[in-house]
Amino acid sequence: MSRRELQIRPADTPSEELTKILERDGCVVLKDFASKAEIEAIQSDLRPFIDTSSQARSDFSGLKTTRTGALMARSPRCRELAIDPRILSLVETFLAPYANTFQLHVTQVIRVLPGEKVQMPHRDRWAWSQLQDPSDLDPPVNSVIAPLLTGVETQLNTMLALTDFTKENGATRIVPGSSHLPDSAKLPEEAYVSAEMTTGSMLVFTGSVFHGAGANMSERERIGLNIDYSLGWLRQEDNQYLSCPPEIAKDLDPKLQALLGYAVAEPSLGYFTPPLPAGEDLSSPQRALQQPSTPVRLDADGRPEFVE
Ligand SMILES: O=C(O)CCC(=O)C(=O)O
Repeated sequence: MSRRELQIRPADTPSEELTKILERDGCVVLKDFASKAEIEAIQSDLRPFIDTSSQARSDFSGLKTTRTGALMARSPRCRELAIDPRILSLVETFLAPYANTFQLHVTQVIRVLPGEKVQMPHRDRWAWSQLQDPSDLDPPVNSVIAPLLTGVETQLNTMLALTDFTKENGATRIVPGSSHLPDSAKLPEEAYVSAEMTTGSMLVFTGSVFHGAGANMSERERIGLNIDYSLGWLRQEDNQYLSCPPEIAKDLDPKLQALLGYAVAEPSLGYFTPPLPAGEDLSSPQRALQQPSTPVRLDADGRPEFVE
């Protein structure tokens, strides 16, 4: 396929116009989405959590990458960002053919450290297609499930640049126009565009477009704030976490705990982050059963604190 440019638009571009770009390219950059002051405020909410997040430990998640979760519990500024009208309007317009309610799918800071290698190219909708491990297996995903999602946009993703994103420091690599290729597509290096953007700009991309984090060949960290929205119906009918919360589920048979949802559906569905203490990111749900956490509440500034 020939290389297509990554489109850049002002952050207040109407969602109908952005939706047309997303349908064609699967991605677009919203320039200067957040001001310098807003980025500094987000950084001040998140820095203690980012600094204590340990490095991921898989080829896919990265060996020199940290991932920091629970952003809605931890950061008043991230809560505002998640319901920013510009994004909610775009989510509702772009995903309208597939659902009439939406939910947060991922809230995560992805920090790519110096020396990190390039991430395996993937589609985020493969979260529901049992992405295979090792990642060079062919096909890369379950060949029964993955085709069922062809033609369904499962989600819309945002990556707000908390630092500049450059080709050198690991800006997301993306292939505009790749949404309709088969899952087994082998994309030539020339098809990838580095989503270079200045701090405060935002990459918006679909669950169908091929992408991955770039290698960080610089001396500095690259930090992106990733908030993804998915179709409201991609969940259990009976909300088992409320109907059978951890305090009760912890004493049940492990097979039943897993059926309730206290287990990860491979490769990644269902992990969680205890909001406190800092540094316990992306845990398996069984952890909520093994170590009942100390109750947490929000203080007057909206930040989580332990209840004495
Ligand atoms: O950090 C990035 O640039 C992209 C990360 C990504 O695509 C992922 O981890 O699924």
